[in-house]
Amino acid sequence: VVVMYVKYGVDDDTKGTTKNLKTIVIERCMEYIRAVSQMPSSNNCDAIWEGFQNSFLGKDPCKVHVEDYDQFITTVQQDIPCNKSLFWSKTGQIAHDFTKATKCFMTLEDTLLGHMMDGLKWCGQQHSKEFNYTSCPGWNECEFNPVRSFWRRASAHFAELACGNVMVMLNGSIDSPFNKQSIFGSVEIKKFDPEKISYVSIRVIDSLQDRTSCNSISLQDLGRILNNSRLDFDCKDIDKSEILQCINDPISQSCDCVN
Ligand code: AVW
Repeated sequence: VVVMYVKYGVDDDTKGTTKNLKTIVIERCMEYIRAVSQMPSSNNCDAIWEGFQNSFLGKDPCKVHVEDYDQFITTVQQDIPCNKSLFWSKTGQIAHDFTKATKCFMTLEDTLLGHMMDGLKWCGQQHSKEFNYTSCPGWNECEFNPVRSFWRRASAHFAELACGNVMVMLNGSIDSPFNKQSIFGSVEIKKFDPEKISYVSIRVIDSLQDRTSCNSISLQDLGRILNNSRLDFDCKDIDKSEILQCINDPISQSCDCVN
């Protein structure tokens, strides 16, 4: 039996809102608050759910804007410690496996906000306060769809909060590890605050041995943008096997948070 595990539901673009969305979101919220100590007691999962659904219900699912989530974002309280933020682009699987295994860093999806919505899909409709369980726009079908606008808003927030040393995990197996159209390239990098961020460690994960992605045109682009923002950085090519080894054996010597 071949089980296809499609985490982000990228291939169910024609389907509607995730079944039992409300239960899933509220349960994830409560479980997260229970599991993570030091969560501000001001978080209320029912109020968070209300804020979330009010962001997009009753609206045309191609006219839900990034700002429509502004109010909702303020209902979720969490301090993100300095030196812990990990940004990623086209490395979702390995980045999340890495943060889970090592606890060295945290991605947006490891925060309450990202954890609640990870892998889910939702939309409403105009002239009704109901969810649409039949059909929601795909990621690229229209720019201002509820899911894409949410991730852009949440990513902007996560990047604004980042402080100290931050890490960026990019994919060296593709032509443009740094893509200006990606959420990292179009949203997060623009929110990096040089007053708060002291250093950006770019780690390009390569599956081939040559390990020269840091010299590619695409990484030179990224370097220019960081220089223009007065952000200090370095770029290192890292062998994918090194990260996988670290995920499998997080307490080993070679796994020193991949510096
Ligand atoms: P990504 P980003 N259809 O790996 O820099 C459905 O390109 O953009 O990295 N879903 C899509 C599509 C699509 N065509 N394109 C992108 N996505 C969704 C938040 C999907 O969930 C974190 F903080 C995919 O796995 C990272 O630093 C995800 O967007 C940064 O943004 C990532 O696409 C990663 O975004």
